[in-house]
Amino acid sequence: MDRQGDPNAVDDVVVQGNIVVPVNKDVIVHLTSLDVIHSFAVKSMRVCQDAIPGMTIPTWFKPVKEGEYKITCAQLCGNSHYGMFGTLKVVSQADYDQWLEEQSAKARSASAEPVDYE
Ligand SMILES: [Cu+2]
Repeated sequence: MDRQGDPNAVDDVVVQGNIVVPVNKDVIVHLTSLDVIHSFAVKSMRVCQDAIPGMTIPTWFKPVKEGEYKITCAQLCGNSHYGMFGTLKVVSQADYDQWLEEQSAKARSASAEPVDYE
């Protein structure tokens, strides 16, 4: 259960740098951009999708082998293009559950009081 009590928000964590996903599970990535067109690419998995300002584009894949895979920007997007990369870590379900619990705990301890939007 997340800090606001919504069971549907348990996996709503913000990660920076590495993306961690469980092996043999479908993964949906919702892509968008704040500035120009970028392209999310995990070339070793044949995954590539543009990220376009003003749009949220879902793309999915199913990692079937544990390991670390390079994420790159496949669109020549500007001066900082060379530095746009990250790592996709594919781990066992048990390792993923542990990672998610750690991320949730970090989010709970770092957050201010929940905001009541009603
Ligand atoms: Cu780029």
